Amino acid sequence: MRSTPPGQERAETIEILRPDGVRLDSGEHARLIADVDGPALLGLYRDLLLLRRVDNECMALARQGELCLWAPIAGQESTLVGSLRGLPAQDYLFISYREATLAYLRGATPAQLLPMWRGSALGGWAPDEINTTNPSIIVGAQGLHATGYAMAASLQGADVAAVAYFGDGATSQGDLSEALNIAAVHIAPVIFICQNNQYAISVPVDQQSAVPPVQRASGFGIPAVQADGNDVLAMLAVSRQAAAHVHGGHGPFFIEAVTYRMGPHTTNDDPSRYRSSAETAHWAERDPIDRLRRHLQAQGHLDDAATSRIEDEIDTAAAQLRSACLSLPDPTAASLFEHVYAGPHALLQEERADYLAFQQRLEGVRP
Ligand SMILES: Cc1ncc(C[n+]2csc(CCOP(=O)(O)OP(=O)(O)O)c2C)c(N)n1
Repeated sequence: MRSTPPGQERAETIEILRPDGVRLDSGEHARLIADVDGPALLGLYRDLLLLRRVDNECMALARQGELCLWAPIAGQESTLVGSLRGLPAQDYLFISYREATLAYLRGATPAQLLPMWRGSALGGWAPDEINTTNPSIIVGAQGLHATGYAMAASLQGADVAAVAYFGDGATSQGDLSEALNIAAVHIAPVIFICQNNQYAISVPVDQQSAVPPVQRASGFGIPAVQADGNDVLAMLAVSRQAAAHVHGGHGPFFIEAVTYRMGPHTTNDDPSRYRSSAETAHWAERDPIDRLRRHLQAQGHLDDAATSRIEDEIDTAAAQLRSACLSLPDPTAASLFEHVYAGPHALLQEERADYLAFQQRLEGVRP
């Protein structure tokens, strides 16, 4: 086993809500969220519970054979909620499979969230309707998409930032290094959010990079902060900081959110093969939702009425998700050839005709 990578100990991790639920109120980042009062905290808590419930329902649907695959977000909810709520609605999110539920928080319906995972369609929602792309499965590619979008937006004089979400493993991809470099050189309005959930499938982060991801940014000339990704308030604060920087015309900003994937990489993975139960227990004590609940309870913001209102809401959301999933129509064989090119493509048309003829021949011989 490797020792702590050089520099690991030097990274300052921004924390506002301690694991015991105490909220720190001094320092630059705490001041950035001084306006976040009881009702606002309750809103964040509702978002966290909603994400976990939606995620659990998708896991169950996958285990029951109703989805082909799901990439869970359990344990990382506060990274998503804190960052999303710290960004202006016009900012355009470039997400990976891990952040699919961000689209849900931005208004994608269950029927739009699930087709790709059920194998019913190639995508889901219309990106421009919620300023959120469909998920990139190609690890790290969304960094380049975000940078290109940001440069174009900047040339058009639009007040919009592109936000690239990616994992610690993606920092090993050339695409991401290119994106960081081009964004820095062209002072492009991009916020890079690295969800360091400790693993790229089975590869731990200390075998991925000799320094924490946050330290990679300075080599490209990009200001960066490391935040406790399980602290929704820290994530809210650093996202507001990033948004102010980027919208102020100062170029890209990089956030490393230190968090933990509590579940498997996807429903096709068995994490017990590469990590210990002691490790998962250690992180379970740092559950982002428990942390905020402790704070809300200690401050008297969470009474029975609020709890049951949120529970009702998330129960309804889970039921709607399940029923929308089961109602998705099966795709036709011909739809396999759609959306590959913007317009007709001769070779593809030929392959489509061949494939449909083959299907028809099968119809004759199938029992
Ligand atoms: C370019 C590319 N290489 C490899 C893969 C296979 N792959 C899928 S997910 C994954 C791990 C990514 O880890 P990380 O970036 O840390 O994100 P996480 O899944 O932890 O959110 C890999 C290697 C891929 N999808 N794309």
